[in-house]
Amino acid sequence: MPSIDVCFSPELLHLYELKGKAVVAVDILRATSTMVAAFAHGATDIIPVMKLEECQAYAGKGCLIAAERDGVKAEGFDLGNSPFAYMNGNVQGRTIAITTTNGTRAIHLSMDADEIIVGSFLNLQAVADHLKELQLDVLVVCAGWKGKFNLEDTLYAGALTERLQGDFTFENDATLASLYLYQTAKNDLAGFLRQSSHVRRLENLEIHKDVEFCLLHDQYNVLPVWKNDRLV
Ligand code: 3SL
Repeated sequence: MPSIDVCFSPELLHLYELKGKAVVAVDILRATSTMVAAFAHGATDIIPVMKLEECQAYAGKGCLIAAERDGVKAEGFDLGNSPFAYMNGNVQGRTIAITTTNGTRAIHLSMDADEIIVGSFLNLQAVADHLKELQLDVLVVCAGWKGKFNLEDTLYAGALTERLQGDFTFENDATLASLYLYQTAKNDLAGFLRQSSHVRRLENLEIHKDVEFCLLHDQYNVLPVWKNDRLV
């Protein structure tokens, strides 16, 4: 039986072997939730990049360019990091180059994995079904915040573990902790996260509805996976 493990921060990735594994990269608030929403609303492919300048260069290549730093849309870009900004038909048939504070970094640091999948609560079951078919050991890579642990990505790791229970082994403490946390919080995820750092950060920026939306489960049957140099 394959296993599921959880890496709480990209800073801890050096402790894990990625070769032979499927990585589920997750940044619930909000990068990977937004990417999933973008695909669900017709984006054809997404190019996650690390730097603002690198992202800007894609504007001349027919791409939409998206950037967020510290929760705010970066100046001069078509889009920020709110899932709702990708829902009005504007991304239909388009390639999006995107850079965010933590989410796109987590994806880039996972490049040694056999497969990289973008996870969120919005496509939780689609990811779980795919992993059951794939039969590779899984590592959930939490984007965290600037190298530090966060609650929302950990809750997602627990939710995915719950969906994989019975088909995957999980004997390590990171996975157990994620599962226990999710089981404690799942009846009121928003309430559980009210005091969390990034929810407070977003609330200070008056971004309320994004948080609620990013916690909804199974809204979309989409599965963004890394192929060659981008997510498709
Ligand atoms: O850190 C990231 O990658 C972002 O998702 C953060 S924010 O939710 O856009 O502030």
